[in-house]
Amino acid sequence: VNYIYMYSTIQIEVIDNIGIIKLNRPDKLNAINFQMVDELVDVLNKLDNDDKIKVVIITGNGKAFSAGADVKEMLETPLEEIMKKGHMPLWEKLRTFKKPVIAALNGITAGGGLELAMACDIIIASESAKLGQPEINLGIMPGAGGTQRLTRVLGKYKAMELVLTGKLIDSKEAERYGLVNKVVPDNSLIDEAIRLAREIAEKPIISIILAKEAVARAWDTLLQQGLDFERRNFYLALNTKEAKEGMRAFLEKRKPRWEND
Ligand code: CO8
Repeated sequence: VNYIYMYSTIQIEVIDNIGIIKLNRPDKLNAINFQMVDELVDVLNKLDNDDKIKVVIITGNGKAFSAGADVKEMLETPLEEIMKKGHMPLWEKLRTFKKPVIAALNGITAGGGLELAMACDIIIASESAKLGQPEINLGIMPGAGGTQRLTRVLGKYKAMELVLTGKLIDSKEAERYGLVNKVVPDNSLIDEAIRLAREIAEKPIISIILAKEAVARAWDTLLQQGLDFERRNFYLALNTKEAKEGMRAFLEKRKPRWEND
């Protein structure tokens, strides 16, 4: 651990070039309140601007990743204020966040918690994790991408079933649907997340950023626009020192040496 930022609703650790964010309201199942949104946006800004950091992991302390938006706060806050302050800056931040973010689901991942996970780039889950969009049981509905992202991954019919029944599914089922990259034993979740983060962090940062941006673009564009964007980033990547070094190293049958690592 190199350094620790101080926050009240989240805990931050840095291991080598990996930033680990732990949602830390375990007695409220890491329900996302406005303060957590502010703190997450703040630390994400810091991690994105920190040249030492190449990959970020988000996980939860206690038995939940996150049980969603803080219901008490949502109930007590006038709608005008929710719309003004809101939860959305977190999703906006993740949309423009340059470095890859791995969500490591350690338990209940519901409502805004699943929407947070789906706004990340890679999702791994512990065997005991449970995922779903239970908002309908509160007389509301998903509000931070649940109806859109879930439907793109699961298809219309499974997404309808989850959003309309509000039931939670286990991580193995989520893996079958392609909602989770990998399911791992509960006690090795964080190690697996770090192992995966290290594997990515071995790559040159400029390729990581351009490639992530291009894959993310596939979500919100039509194919031809996405292909145009991909080609632009490909040419940018091809024009870097890292590309010359990487290709040369391959031809010379040696390991590439990345600068600034
Ligand atoms: N908000 C506030 N408090 C919560 C939340 C929540 N979402 N989830 C759990 N808690 C609190 C409980 O009130 C309880 O507090 P206390 O001990 O003070 O009574 C504590 O956490 C422990 O919870 P439980 O005793 O209920 O734990 P169980 O293991 O019995 O049950 C469940 C686990 C089934 C997950 C249950 O806690 C539950 O149903 N939680 C609510 C899940 C839910 O409905 N989530 C959707 C919330 S709405 C939403 O996310 C909309 C998103 C809109 C966009 C903005 C995104 C941020």
